[in-house]
Amino acid sequence: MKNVAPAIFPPGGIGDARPANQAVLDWVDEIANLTEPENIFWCDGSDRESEFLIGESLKQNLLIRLNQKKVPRSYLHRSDPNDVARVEQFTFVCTPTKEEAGPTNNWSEPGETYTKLRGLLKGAMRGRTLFVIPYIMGPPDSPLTKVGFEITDSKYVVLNMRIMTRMGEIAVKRLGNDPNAEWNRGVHSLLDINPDRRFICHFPQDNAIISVGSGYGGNVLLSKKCLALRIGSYLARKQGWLAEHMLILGVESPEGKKHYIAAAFPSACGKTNFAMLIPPDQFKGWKVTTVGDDIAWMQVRDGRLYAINPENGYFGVVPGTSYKSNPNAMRSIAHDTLYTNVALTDDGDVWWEGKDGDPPAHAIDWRGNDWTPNSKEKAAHPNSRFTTPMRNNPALDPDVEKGGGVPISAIIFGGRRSDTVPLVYEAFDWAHGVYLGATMASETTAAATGAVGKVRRDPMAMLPFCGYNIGDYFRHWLDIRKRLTNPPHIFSVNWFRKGVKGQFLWPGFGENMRVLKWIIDRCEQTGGALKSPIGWLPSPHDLDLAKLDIDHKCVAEILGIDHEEWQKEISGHREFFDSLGGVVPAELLEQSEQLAARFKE
Ligand code: OXD
Ligand code: MN
Repeated sequence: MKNVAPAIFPPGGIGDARPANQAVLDWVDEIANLTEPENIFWCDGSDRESEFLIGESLKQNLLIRLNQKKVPRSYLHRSDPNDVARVEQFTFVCTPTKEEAGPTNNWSEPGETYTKLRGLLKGAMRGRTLFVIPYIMGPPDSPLTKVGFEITDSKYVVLNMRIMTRMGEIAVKRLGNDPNAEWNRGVHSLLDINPDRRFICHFPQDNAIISVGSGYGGNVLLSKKCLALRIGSYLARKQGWLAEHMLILGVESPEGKKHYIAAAFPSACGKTNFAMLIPPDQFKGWKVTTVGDDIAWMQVRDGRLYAINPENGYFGVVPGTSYKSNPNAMRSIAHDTLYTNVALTDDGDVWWEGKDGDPPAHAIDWRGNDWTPNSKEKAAHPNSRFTTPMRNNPALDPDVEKGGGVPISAIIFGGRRSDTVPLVYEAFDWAHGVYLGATMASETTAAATGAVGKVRRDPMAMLPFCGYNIGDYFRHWLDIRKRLTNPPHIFSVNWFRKGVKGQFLWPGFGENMRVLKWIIDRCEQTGGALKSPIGWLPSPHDLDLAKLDIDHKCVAEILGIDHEEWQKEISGHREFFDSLGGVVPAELLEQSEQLAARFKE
């Protein structure tokens, strides 16, 4: 076997994040022997290192420097046009048996998959630098925090990981010298960005990930979807906690009473907007703070559920972000931000559909072509992204670093549904809440390749992210209840219901505070509700609608239950459960029968 000397690049090294842990050193040697890079670069996450990598990336046209007066210390990256979203069809869970991966995952046999991937990785880094990124997911002093190492041949990945994770020395220290310590092995290579050689493979039993052929964030920032959700959910079940596709927000009343809420929505359904909500004027004195915008890791302590955000930054969808829709996001991305696939204006600023103000008369679109408002193509890709440190967020929650996490009062499941599902309702109890999560559905978005706008069942917004058998996942959710003496209340929300004329019924954005307020009232047992077949439903006067410019008819429509639509919905639940081929726990099948029976009462 050819031995690749672990040369430090550039000569002299930038930092010193090379761990003493022999297991890591052996693994890096093994991957270097396979991929044959020119250099090995041990990343330390320092400012000096990042300046160096930005400089190199500018020289190689991997990044474009933006107008530093308009967006200080910010850069634009254009990905390959064939590589702009997560690829669920090429994402695999490689457990020893197919049953462990379950009916919702693509499965491939681990031995064969390792062999195939090793074949693709052979010599793949020739002439390139192999970067080793040590990182942790979670606050430094949390018992839930996990260590990961990602090997990559992409500087863009290093620069993004530096924003999205806590990177460098902190991980090396946490890992320590124990050769048996738990840590995630992530290998990423761009290969030649060929969709035919694009695979995102997870080996949960080995705590390992191999991702090849893509440079798109969700496929290559292995800390995020791959570790924090797919491998994370597998570890969570084994270790008795929950890894969820949820934002976490804090809501504080004018009297200083605070609740934390975790909310699961599928990709590109407004999680970041919701997590950064600014209450409208008549909620004077109310404050919403962000703990996380995409992922929640939750553990049971003293009979309550506590959540941490394992991430350190936001990788958010850009189009539609404006001072009107999300002022806190706009402030967050005004500096120190990496943009991917947005448009570049003639004065070196960034632009996207839905940004405040008029479109520029001319810009360069995300593919690098001239663009004017008359162009047929979009200037920014619908799944263009910002990567920005969470510390840029003016609404960052002060307890975001709290290792023990924040106590969760309510869990929300939400989807993008034009019809059927009311604005908000509450589950009768935990098992019913798990049923709401298990049967939630949403119209698909541009966050993943494939048709946009089709309703698909997306249990707990985890369909693309649950790293094991979905039936066992449902069971795990039901079982968690046994350890909770003070369980969170569970709600369903839908901001996207449309009226008969096809218009959105709810004004959305900041007005979601009115829904949050009802949710908090319910948690404090002060909020009114009507018992309906689907759950506890607010009547219009249970919601604070003061000064809201909304027609009474619209309110009735958005809170309404259409029996015919619900008959279809219940059939949809059953079809979905049937499609899972017998893995659904009996309790959830019973919930379905009880729901149907309640409509007959
Ligand atoms: C994301 C996603 O990028 O869910 O957060 O796709
Ligand atoms: Mn997400």
